[in-house]
Amino acid sequence: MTSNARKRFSAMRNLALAITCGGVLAGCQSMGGGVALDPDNTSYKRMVTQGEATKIIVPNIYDGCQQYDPKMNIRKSAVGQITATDGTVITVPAETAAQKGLGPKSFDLYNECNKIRPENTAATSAANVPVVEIDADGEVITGYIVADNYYEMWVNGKLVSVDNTPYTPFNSSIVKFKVKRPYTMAFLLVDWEEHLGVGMEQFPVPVTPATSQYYPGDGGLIARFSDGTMTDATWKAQTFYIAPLMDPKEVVERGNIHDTPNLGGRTHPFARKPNCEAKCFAVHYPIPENWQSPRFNDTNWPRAWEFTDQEIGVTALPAYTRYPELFDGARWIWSQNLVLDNVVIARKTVR
Ligand SMILES: [Ca+2]
Ligand SMILES: [Ca+2]
Repeated sequence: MTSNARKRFSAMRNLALAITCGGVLAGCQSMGGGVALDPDNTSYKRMVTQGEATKIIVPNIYDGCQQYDPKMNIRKSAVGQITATDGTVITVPAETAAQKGLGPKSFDLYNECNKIRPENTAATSAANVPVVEIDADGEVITGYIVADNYYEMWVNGKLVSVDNTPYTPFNSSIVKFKVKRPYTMAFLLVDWEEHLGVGMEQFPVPVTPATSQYYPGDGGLIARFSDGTMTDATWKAQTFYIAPLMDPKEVVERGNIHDTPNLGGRTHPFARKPNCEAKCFAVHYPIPENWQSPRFNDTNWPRAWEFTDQEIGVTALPAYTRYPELFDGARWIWSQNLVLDNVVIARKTVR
């Protein structure tokens, strides 16, 4: 483009933005990088389900893990469908890039399935991690990620990394991407489950006579990047699947905040364990179409909540505890209920 043409284009673009945003100024804020946000069109219409998924779509989206040690905690990551009371068919626990076979798959920091278990940070290397290019003239950023249980990571709407192990054994990953500021990271996070649709798993595994067949598991994400970005309460986090519930009324809505404040607590062991088992309810919300986009308007989403290692239950998790230097300063985050919120989107725009 010539200089004059560029000026004309810029003037036209500004005019177009003025027309687009004129009536909805509140939802059309500048991002600082000159990109306007979409209007806040998030639907907060709840969908209610009861009981377990009536149809299994995929019995196990990851069957590549061989049990070479009896202590390995290998679980099937199944995907099912359930119909809400309003007729909506919902995929549980979530519709994921992993299920669709999208990539790139994550590069292992620690992964028992692939026998990659460096003893400490000094024994790790990011040298062979492929760089996902978002901007050719951007900065190469290296990141370290632990998610309980599944993550997929998008940067500026481009899929950068898909968790190798959707459920268990607990793994951790390294990512590299090339991008210019401002850029937006968006994570889809899933606390996986055996009892599809009621937010419950078997615990502990391997299954023993003492195993609870219906146990509400919990989630968590921690990530730290070489440009100084790390997970903390400056991120946004929204929940889309809340279970197990004795009654859908237990979810209290205040605009964007979908909370469960009356169930004893937000973490184990304080969160109530209901006895409804296969008859439990769940409340779902539609996941917005463009949640990965830098234009997606999360202005009104709640901030992420920070949790301690003890609350997440990772004080003896080698995928994490072997590499304290790689996660130094980062906080475990989730939406407000670590136990009942099972599908969470976390977003952060780095300026
Ligand atoms: Ca995982
Ligand atoms: Ca859960």
